[in-house]
Amino acid sequence: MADTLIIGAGGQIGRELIPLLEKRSGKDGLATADINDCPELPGFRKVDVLDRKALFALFEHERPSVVYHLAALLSATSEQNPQKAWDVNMQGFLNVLELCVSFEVKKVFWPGSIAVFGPTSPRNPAPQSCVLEPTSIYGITKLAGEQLCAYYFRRYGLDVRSLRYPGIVGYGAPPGGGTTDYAVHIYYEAVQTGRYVSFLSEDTRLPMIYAPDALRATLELMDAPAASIRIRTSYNLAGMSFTPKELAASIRRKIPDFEISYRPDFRQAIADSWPQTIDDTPAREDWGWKPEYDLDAMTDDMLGHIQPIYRLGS
Ligand code: AKB
Repeated sequence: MADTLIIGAGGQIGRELIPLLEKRSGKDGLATADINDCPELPGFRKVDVLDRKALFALFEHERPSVVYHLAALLSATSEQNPQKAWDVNMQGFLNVLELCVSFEVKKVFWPGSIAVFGPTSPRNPAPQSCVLEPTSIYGITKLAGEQLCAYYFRRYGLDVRSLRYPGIVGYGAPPGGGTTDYAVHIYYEAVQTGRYVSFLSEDTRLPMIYAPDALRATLELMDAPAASIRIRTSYNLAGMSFTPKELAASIRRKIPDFEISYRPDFRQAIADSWPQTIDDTPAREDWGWKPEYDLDAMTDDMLGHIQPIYRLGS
C-alpha cells in the first residue's frame, strides 16, 4: 500500500516530483507506474493506462489516498498520432478517474496545459475564462480533460485539481514531444556545441515556467484547503514569457559565442495558435501563487547545473 501514486512517473514532471514527494511520504509511501520500464523509480510497476485490468490491480494493491495522473502524449507527438493522443490522454484519464472514485481516492492531480487556448482566445494575456477553441489535438484533449476534472468533482465529489502548465524548463529530466521543448534542448546544445537550430521562429513568444516554480505550484495547489479551490477545471499558471531570440540573448550573457539559427517546422503552427502571456490572477488569489524565476535567473540556474556535467565529461 502507498499513500501517493504517480502514474506516468517516468516523464519530465513525474521524475522531478518524485524526490519532493518522497520527502513527504518516504520511499515506502510512494508508488510509481509508467508504460516504460523504469525500475529505478520507487515502488515501480509497469502499467499501460489503457489496460484497465492492470490499472485496477495497481489501485487494488496500492489503495492510494493521493494520485498524480501524469501519463499523456504532448503536443508535437499528439499531432503526429491524433488517435493515440485521444486514447491515452482521454480514455487513459477516464480509466484513472473511474478507479479514483471506486477506491475513494482523496485527492487527484492532473496536468492541464496552455494548449487549451486557440487562435480565437485573447493572446496577451490569456485570461482564466474566455473562448477556448484549440486547434491542436493535444489542446482538444486538454480542454476535454479539464472539463472531466470539473465533472468528476461535481458529480462524484472527487477532489481533482489541475494547472494549465506553460512550457516547463528544467534540467532534472528531459521533456518529450512538446512544442516548448526547444527551451530545454537549447541549453544542452549551448553547453555541448555552442550552437542551436530552433524549430520555432525567432519571435515566437510563449509562456514558460522554470521547473522548480512549476513543482512548487503543483504542491501548493495540492496542499491548499479544498474550500479555496474555486477553479475546478484547471488554473492558469504563469512563470515568464520569452522568444527563442530572447532566450539566446540570455544564454549569451554566460556563453558569449553561442549561435542560434532558425528552421521552423510543423511545431510553429502549434505555437502560433497558443497565447503569448498568461493571466494567472485566480491562482494568485485562491492559493497564493507567485513565481520566483525570471528568464535570466532561470538561465543562470540551468547553466549552473548543466555546465559542470559536460566539463566533467570532457
Ligand atoms: C507542450 O509543448 O506540448 C507542453 C505544453 C505546453 O503543454 N509543454
